[in-house]
Amino acid sequence: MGEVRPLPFRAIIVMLGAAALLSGCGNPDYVTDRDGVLRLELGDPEYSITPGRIRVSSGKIKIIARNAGTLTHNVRVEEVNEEEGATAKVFASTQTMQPGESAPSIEIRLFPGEYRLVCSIGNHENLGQYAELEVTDAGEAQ
Ligand SMILES: [Cu+2]
Repeated sequence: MGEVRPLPFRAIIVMLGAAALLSGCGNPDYVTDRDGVLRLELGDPEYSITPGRIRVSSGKIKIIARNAGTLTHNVRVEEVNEEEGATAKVFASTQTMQPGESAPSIEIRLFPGEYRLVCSIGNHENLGQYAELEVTDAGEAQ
């Protein structure tokens, strides 16, 4: 009849700390895209764009999006603007995709910076249908 002892509080804290370290703690994981082709999947009902954080080199970027959800979706590339109420500059948009459809791919050139990929249909962006896109300097002449 061994008694079941709860884990000491300190042990729990240590384990949480280790888990946080392993998961990068506040430093979200980016998917680094090396061929300049972003393959995105849009879903619902969780209103997602996957992958949610992408890093790509500046220059020509191709976006291939697929709607894996049950509603219509699209992908719009916007500049990140920190100013509240400011209108985001739109760089490109895919066509609206019906459920199960892929949009014709689009090609854009982006300078290094922070961008957002959003679905501009309804309030999908507010419901979480966006991804962060970091464009790093490829060192190419511009
Ligand atoms: Cu959408």
